Amino acid sequence: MSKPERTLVLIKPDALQRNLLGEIVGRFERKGLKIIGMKMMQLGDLVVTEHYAHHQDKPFFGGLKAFMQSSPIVAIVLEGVEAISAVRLLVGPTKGSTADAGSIRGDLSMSTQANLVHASDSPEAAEKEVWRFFNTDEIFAYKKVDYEFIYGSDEK
Ligand code: 3AN
Repeated sequence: MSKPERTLVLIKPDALQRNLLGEIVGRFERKGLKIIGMKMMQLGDLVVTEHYAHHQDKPFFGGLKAFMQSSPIVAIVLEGVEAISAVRLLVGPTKGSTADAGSIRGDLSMSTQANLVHASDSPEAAEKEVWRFFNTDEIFAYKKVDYEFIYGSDEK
């Protein structure tokens, strides 16, 4: 028995510009992850600076901030058993050109900056990041009919 985790995904401006929103969301859905929050947002300077604070001394920080604000993004909260690591596996490593084939970045991107998706990398980050982008009334608890077939009886 494992407690389901929540994780934050941002579908970045390049994904929307390249008409890849449906393809990317479809991969998360087909995996068996449950969408419990989803919204389109134009990010402001403050939230981007906070979200990428760990990169603030890097030479690419200014470019990264401008890129993330260049057009709207779609923020998603996904839920599932071991969802944080499952989503990171689906997304793949940072650099698109060398990311594993089969992953979202490996199949659909070439860039390090324009790599389509952000996904929380730990339970601590996920907890902070979900509440950075969502209010409690934007997260939905509901029964999903495929649940019984996505996990074994001792896994949920
Ligand atoms: P990941 O998104 O794979 O967890 P992080 O947290 O190291 O990677 O980087 C956050 C974001 O910063 C990346 N998704 C990418 O958009 C951008 N980034 C990271 N490294 C570089 C780089 N060397 N040049 C440009 N942008 C970068």
